[in-house]
Amino acid sequence: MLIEICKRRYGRELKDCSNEEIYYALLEMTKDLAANAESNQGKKKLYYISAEFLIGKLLSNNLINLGVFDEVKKLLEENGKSLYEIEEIEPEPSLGNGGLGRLAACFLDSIATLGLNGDGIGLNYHLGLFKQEFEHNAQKEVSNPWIEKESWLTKTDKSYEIFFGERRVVSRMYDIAIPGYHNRTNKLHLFDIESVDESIVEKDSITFDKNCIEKNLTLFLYPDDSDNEGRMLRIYQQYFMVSNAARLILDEAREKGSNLHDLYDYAVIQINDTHPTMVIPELIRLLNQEGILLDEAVEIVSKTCAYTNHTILAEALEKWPIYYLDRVVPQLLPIIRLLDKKVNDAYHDEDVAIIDKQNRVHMANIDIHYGISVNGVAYLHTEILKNEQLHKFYKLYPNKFNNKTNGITFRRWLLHCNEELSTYIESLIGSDFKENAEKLQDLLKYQDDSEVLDKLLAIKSEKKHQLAEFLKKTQGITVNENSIFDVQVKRLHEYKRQQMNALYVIYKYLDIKKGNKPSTPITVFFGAKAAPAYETAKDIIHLILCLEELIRNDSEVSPYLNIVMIENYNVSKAAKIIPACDISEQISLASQEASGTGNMKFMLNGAVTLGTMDGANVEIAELVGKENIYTFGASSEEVLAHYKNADYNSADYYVNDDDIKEWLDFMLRKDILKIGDAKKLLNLHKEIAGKDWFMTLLDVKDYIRVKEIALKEYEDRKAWAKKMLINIAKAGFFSSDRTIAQYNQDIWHLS
Ligand code: 26Q
Repeated sequence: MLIEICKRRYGRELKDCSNEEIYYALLEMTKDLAANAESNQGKKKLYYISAEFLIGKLLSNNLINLGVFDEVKKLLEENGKSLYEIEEIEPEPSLGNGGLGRLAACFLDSIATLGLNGDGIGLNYHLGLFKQEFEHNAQKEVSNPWIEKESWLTKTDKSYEIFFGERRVVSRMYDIAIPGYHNRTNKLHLFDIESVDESIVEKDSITFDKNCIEKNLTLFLYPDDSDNEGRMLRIYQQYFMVSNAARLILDEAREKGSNLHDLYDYAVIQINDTHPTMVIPELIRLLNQEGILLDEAVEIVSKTCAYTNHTILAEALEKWPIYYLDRVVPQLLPIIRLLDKKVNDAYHDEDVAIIDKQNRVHMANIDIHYGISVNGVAYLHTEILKNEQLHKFYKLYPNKFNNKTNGITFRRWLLHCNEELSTYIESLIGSDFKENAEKLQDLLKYQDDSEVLDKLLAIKSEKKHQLAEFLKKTQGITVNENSIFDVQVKRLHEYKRQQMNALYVIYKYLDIKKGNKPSTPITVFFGAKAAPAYETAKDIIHLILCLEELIRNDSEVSPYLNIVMIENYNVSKAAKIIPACDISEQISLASQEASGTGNMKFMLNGAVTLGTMDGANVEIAELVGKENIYTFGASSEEVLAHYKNADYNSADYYVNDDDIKEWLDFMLRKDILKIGDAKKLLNLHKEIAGKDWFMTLLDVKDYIRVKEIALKEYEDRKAWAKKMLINIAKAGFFSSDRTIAQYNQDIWHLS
């Protein structure tokens, strides 16, 4: 097929085509194959609405899922071409910030793989999330256009008029096919406006006129996972997304014979965090327009929607001032007030009200009162929601609360990103694990098999070599392939505590200077984007980059310790970094990381976790046992008690502990100030020594102690390889196929 497409498109043989030509031919071929596998049977359908779908590059993944990867790879090889080189040409769509967006992408893969009738609905951001560049040891944001003339997007004939009060835009739906692994193909529907105008973005920046929604509505993904800035545009985007979604859902239900009174028999909507919450009042409004009385419309919608919470960070829980909503979507205000009144009449409790005393609308509260399900994303997180954060709601609706521990798609995070490991596993235990991840446990019988353990180490070395080559080519960085690869890649946030890892580097630098040289060198990798308005996060990136430069130029230390900060960390880079990792850093302040999903990807690829008892780390620890994970730090109970009693004071640690003082003051040493920006470093110093909301100094010493143990234990290669094997073998639980099966069984009930 590929040969014919090349002939037709370029009039040439495959071997005479350029990589770029072959990429577009493969794109066409894969889209055709997926279109043929399409299906939309089943009365009831799931709509997974999300402001983010961090799908990453699609070519290889789609080839794997469509069952033609090996064939295509071989054909290309026979013609002197490399699929790996060809896939480099594909631009990466950056339609997500981090975990929540990537989770949505893994879920789409699993929904299709399990043969479930379910589509994603989101927005077609033309420039996605910003691209990160480093300049003068600081993050610079530039725009990241990813849509080319030919892409995975297929324009459809669906289009709606969307009103914001008197203002009107016309939407257009684009589809991306989502082929399941050897199964049906579902769709990701991305809505766009016809009048979007990329030319309003200033060159080499992400600055644009925020007011002109007719031009800017679908330009950017809002680049923030912590606080609510640029709020008005975000509300426009959210309403645009859910109004289109609501119309599509009603259209499809009607087409299948629904009279709308029975909508819940035709549709179930998963609301991915509160970003799509306005779908609830919007559906009520539309049903009412169709002649259904308001009270009944509320009942119908309340049986259709389910909500997933991804955070306990108070500042990330959306609360929109009524005044904003009134300006952007006045048509929803009467509905929201009605929803608020019903809650007040029933419960007379301000804490569970929808509109608070300051006239802010609590989006999560709408989801909880007017939905069938509330779920957290890891055991610990759900317990904290039930017992602390949403306790009052839990008392009202105990049966709505449930846990769905996150998962990852093994097609991308093992089969594709680590073909060497996947092939080797297959040679040991057969191919069943590809359909049933729990089968990985069959590996356990090899835990003392020397040959197997050696081979695991050899594969790890090969992946480290590949990463080193890649970094040499793309960032001009030389990495010691024989060093321990210690990796922390994730969005930059104080609660994730990249600053604590940086303090470790400072400690180690000073220790090496004292003459304590590690027997195996260490490379500490970071990869992280900071929200452009999040100053402390940007200051932490600055510190890391300054340390990287300082150490690189210090010939006494650099043979033993190095930092590599990876520029523009994204899904494709993750796929190269994760298989090469020895130590997976999951060091959030206990209680703050809802789940984490990187932790699962690392484990699956044979890294050993160094982490706090937070999020899904708790479940990893339980699965692998304490021999095969390094845990440290205060427990979530202790941390929550500190917050409650307001008794954590970082200055106490800074003033009373000479080591901690030395590490923190290192940031202000002359040799660092010569490299860095004094204002940024001073701000960071002040932030940690004087405030430290996420308790870095509470845990830093225990962190260093346990990290040193891990580094020492790495020296016993056989014992380490056994830990790797056990981590891989126990990762099956974290397949998103398991997670999705649970969503379906407990919430969606699709046949
Ligand atoms: C809110 C208001 C205004 C602007 C932006 C936002 C916003 C945007 C993105 C709030 C939150 C996010 C993203 C959150 C996120 O990625 N959470 C992560 O979700 C993962 C999947 O469940 C978990 O594994 C992570 O622990 C959690 O941090």
